[in-house]
Amino acid sequence: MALQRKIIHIDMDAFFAAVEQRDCTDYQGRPLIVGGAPNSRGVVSTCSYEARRYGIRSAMPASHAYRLCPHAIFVRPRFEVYRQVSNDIRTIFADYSERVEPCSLDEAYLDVSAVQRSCGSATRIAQEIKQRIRRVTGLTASAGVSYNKFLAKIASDMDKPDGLYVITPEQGPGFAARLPVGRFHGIGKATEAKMHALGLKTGADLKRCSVEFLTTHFGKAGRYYYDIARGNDDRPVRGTRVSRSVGAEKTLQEDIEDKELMVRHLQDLLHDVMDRVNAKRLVVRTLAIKVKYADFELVTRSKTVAMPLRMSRETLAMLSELLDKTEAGERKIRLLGVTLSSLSESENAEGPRQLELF
Ligand code: TTP
Ligand code: MG
Repeated sequence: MALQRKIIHIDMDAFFAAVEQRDCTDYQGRPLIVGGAPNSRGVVSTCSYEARRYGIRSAMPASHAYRLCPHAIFVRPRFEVYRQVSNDIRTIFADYSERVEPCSLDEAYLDVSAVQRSCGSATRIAQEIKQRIRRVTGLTASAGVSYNKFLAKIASDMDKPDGLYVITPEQGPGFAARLPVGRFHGIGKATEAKMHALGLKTGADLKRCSVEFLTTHFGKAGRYYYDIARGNDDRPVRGTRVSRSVGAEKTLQEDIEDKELMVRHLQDLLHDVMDRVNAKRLVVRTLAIKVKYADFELVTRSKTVAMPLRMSRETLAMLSELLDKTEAGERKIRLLGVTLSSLSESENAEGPRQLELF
C-alpha cells in the first residue's frame, strides 16, 4: 500500500474584504462588499463576514446585495494589494514544503508528507503557518488537514473563519459519506441537479452505485465520484519547485583588503544573481552577503526589506552596509558571495520589473 500522505489546504478568510478591513479601520466590524457599485451591473467579488449575515454572497449582483443590506459599504477591489499579500503567503508556504500548489490568490495545497519540521505533525505545521500568516499579513486563514486534496479542501471550509480542522484516515470515509453531493469538489450545479434526479443526494448514495453505473451517467468523472464517495483521492499536489535562494560567489585570485574593491566584486555578483532572479520572474526581499576571511573563517550578513529588491542605488548601498557589519578591511578576504532569498513570484505577470538605470 502506498504511504499515507499529509496534505494541508490553506484558504484566507473573506480574502479581499479582510484586506480592506485591515487597511481601513472605518470598515472594521461592518458589512463590507468588495466588487461593483450598488447601482451598477457589477457583482460581489466577496464580502466581510458581517455582510454574510445578511445573506450576501460572492457572485451575487451588487444591486441585489444592496437590497439585502442598504447600509453596507461598497468598495472597489485593489488587486495589486491582494497580489502582494498572495506573494507573502506563498513565500511562507515555500518555507514549509517544496510541494505547494497555489489554486488561486488566497488558496493553496501543501504536501507535507516528507516534512520533518514540527515533529512531522501536519496539524502543528498548519498551526504554525496560520500564525505566520497572521504575523506577516495581519490576516486570518483557515486550514484543512487530511490525507488527500479533496478532504483537505473540505476540512479548510469546516471551521471558518480562523479555523483549523483535521480529517483523519479513520474519519475520511464517514465524512465523505455524509457530505451532500453539491459539496464534492468538481460537482457543479448541473451535475448536482442530475445526481438529485437520480436520487443521489449524499456521498453514501454515491457509494451504493457501481463504477459502471457512474461512468454510464457521468462519463470519465464517474470513476472520480466512485473514489471520492469513499474518501479516496490520489491526485498529487502539483508543486512547482520554487528554489529558496539564488546565489553566486567568487574566490578572489589573491586575498584583498581594499573595501572599495570588495564592494565592486559584490556589485558584479549582485548583477549576476539579480539577472537570474528576473529571468525566473521572481522577486526577492532578502539580500545576504558571504565573506570568507583569509584564514577561511566564513561569515554572512543579511537584510530583509518590505518591498521587492531592485537593481537600484539603495540596493547597491545595502552591499556596503552589510560589508560594514563584517571585519572586512581590517582582515583580508579570500572569497565573496551574494545570495538573494525570500523569493516569490513576480506580481507583474508580463515579466520581470524594469531594471532601474543608474
Ligand atoms: P474565496 O476563498 O472563495 O472566498 P473568500 O476568501 O472571500 O471567503 P472565505 O472565507 O469563504 O474563503 O475567494 C477568494 C477571493 O477571490 C475572494 O476574496 C474574492 C475573489 N472571488 C471573486 O472575485 N469572485 C468570486 O465569485 C469568488 C468566489 C471569489
Ligand atoms: Mg478564501
